[in-house]
Amino acid sequence: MAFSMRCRFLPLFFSLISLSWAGTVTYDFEIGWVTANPDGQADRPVIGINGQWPLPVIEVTVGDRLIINVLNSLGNQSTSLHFHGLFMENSTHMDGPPQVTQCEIPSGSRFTYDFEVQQPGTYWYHSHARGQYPDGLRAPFIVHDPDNPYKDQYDEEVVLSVSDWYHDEMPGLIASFMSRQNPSGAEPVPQAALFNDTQDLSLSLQPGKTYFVRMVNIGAFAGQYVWFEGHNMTIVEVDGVYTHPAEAEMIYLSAAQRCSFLLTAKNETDANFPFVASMDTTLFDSYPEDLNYNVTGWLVYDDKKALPAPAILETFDALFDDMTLVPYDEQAILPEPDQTVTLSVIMDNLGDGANYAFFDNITYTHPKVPTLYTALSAGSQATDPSVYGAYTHSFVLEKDQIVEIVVNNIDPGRHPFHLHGHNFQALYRSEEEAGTFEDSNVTSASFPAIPMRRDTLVLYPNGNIVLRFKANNPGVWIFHCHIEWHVVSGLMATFVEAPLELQKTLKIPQEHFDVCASQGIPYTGNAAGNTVDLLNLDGQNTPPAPLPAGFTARGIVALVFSCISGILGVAVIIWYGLAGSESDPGLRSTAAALVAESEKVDSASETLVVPHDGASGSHGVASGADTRS
Ligand SMILES: *[C@@H]1O[C@H](CO)[C@@H](O)[C@H](O)[C@H]1NC(C)=O
Ligand SMILES: *[C@@H]1O[C@H](CO)[C@@H](O)[C@H](O)[C@H]1NC(C)=O
Ligand SMILES: *[C@@H]1O[C@H](CO)[C@@H](O)[C@H](O)[C@H]1NC(C)=O
Ligand SMILES: *[C@@H]1O[C@H](CO)[C@@H](O)[C@H](O)[C@H]1NC(C)=O
Ligand SMILES: *[C@@H]1O[C@H](CO)[C@@H](O)[C@H](O)[C@H]1NC(C)=O
Ligand SMILES: *[C@@H]1O[C@H](CO)[C@@H](O)[C@H](O)[C@H]1NC(C)=O
Ligand SMILES: *[C@@H]1O[C@H](CO)[C@@H](O)[C@H](O)[C@H]1NC(C)=O
Ligand SMILES: *[C@@H]1O[C@H](CO)[C@@H](O)[C@H](O)[C@H]1NC(C)=O
Ligand SMILES: [Cu+2]
Repeated sequence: MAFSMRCRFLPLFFSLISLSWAGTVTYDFEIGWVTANPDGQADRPVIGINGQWPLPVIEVTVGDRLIINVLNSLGNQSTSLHFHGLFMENSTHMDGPPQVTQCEIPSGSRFTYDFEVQQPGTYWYHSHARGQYPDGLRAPFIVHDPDNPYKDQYDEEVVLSVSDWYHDEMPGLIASFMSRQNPSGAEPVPQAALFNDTQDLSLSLQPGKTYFVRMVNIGAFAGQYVWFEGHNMTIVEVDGVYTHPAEAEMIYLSAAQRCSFLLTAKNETDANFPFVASMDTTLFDSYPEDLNYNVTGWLVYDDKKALPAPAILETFDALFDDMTLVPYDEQAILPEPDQTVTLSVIMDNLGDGANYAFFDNITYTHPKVPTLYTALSAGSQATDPSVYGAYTHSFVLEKDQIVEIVVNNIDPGRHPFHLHGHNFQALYRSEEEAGTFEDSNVTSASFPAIPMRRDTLVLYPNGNIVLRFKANNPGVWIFHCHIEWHVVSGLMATFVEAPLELQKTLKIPQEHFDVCASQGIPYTGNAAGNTVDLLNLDGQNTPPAPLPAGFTARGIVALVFSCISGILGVAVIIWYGLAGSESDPGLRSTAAALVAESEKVDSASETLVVPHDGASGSHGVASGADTRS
């Protein structure tokens, strides 16, 4: 068998020892700060790789082994990498989310990601730590396919990312988002949209040629409407799943979704054409008048000709509905489920005054021990979900079970839901405002015989979705909204899939445990780190306490506006006092820890918790509360 070697950023001697029968692709990634200004409006620090930003696109071929040698040189932040959409079969420990499948990589430390890639398609990689990827640590990940069923129908491949962009760094944005000054949970609104980490991008086309365009939304928050004037797209892949060709004038890509399409150039070169991505402003609680939420690029046939401004569209009615896609392999609907997991999306305030995201009554809070390590060290009790703690929202799946996930949106926002380790059949998506799936007339009889499959699906406001997958990939896989703000605020659940199988087959490299040990993070026992009595969760990490009885989410908003709030103000300060007295922030959820950090940051203004006298300063509660009504 021929050697297939594609090595980058790599000294020659290393490539000589990385020979293997399948191809091995090795990247050395030194992660560190660099300065960038992709929208031309503001220089800012971004997280680069090997001193560069935009980041390198990872490229492998189906069947390759990929080795990424990470060195965290950020100096002031831990990190981790996730490979979005890859199944990570037999390598769940390389999936990336901290306190789920590994410990964070502290600054100054190394960590090696090493796994085989057995699926073709368009993916991306990003930090899964600390709400960090919008600071720049995200880029496409392409798996080339010698057997691409469309290979005879195009001439060239093009990678095209789209994203939102913030001028401020995430730690500060998260602190103000997860704060009592923002009780309505209004998400920070981006300052710009980008194509390929820039604006005014040119894509040179040769007349008559067809391009296989791989689009990836690597953004933090905004879904994007995308269209090419004068050209239709023929969709052939979504989220790594080839589809039957489907013609579209306009597509919508939520954060984390991908779409590949054939784009055929005209035969004439007498004009150039704009293409546009327009951020979905329905996600924004408010935005400044002067925000340009569109980004434009051009299909350039003749670089001496003008680059025309895009036409203004009145509606997005031409939008293609991804639920109508049919996978190329025509995989039939999976049988009726062995286990159904029903989750309701709820936004609510906790006793610290910040707004949290819940699946039912649980806002995700990191366990003290990464869930995978609990699964590996819990013996036969690994099949009891309680060992993973009450706030990881863990469901234990048996090998090869058919699992159905029903998500009911009790929130007026759109949420793109993503499952690690699998893609899912998207059996049903209601319209907006349809209520819960249980209260609808829809039955499994109306599900399509060949459902669309992808790994990230948009749930509409106050609507519902039904997903199905087969638990054929032992591992610990999270299910979460891919709006990074909602990851931070806890919209996440955990599937512990075939833990006894994992105990038999998985060997964790010593380096992974060393990274935990160096930070004092335990790596055996239950979610509380108890190795003796696995059912005793005393000391597990918990979210902040609930609001005292009688106070609702809206209540706290009303409360802070109240002028007769002298007594209540004292009460609020007491709740904050309690929240602030919790133990080591490092052991609490990201959100709670960041709230704690924001409390430190603005401790000078601690007495301004309740603006009884209206003198709460420019970042008072009112600025957060008035954005949603
Ligand atoms: C970390 O360092 C970078 C680069 O100097 C800086 O921009 C950033 O604000 C720092 N972040 C934190 C959380 O200290
Ligand atoms: C994973 O491991 C199983 C059992 O050892 C093996 O059958 C399967 O081929 C492996 N999958 C991959 C992608 O390596
Ligand atoms: C976008 O960036 C990628 C990676 O640098 C590059 O391969 C691709 O050609 C760019 N796309 C366009 C349309 O310029
Ligand atoms: C694109 O598709 C629409 C709807 O099918 C059709 O009306 C239009 O003519 C097509 N445009 C091009 C450039 O093929
Ligand atoms: C371009 O010309 C070729 C060859 O004449 C023809 O087959 C094709 O349909 C034309 N393409 C378009 C978009 O008109
Ligand atoms: C963005 O594009 C949309 C669609 O063409 C248009 O309706 C809107 O006015 C544009 N917004 C700005 C700020 O240019
Ligand atoms: C959530 O509700 C369920 C069902 O009522 C209950 O068993 C569980 O203890 C609750 N969990 C938390 C963390 O409150
Ligand atoms: C359910 O069925 C009833 C009776 O056929 C109908 O009136 C109602 O509109 C249906 N509801 C939905 C959500 O389809
Ligand atoms: Cu969300």
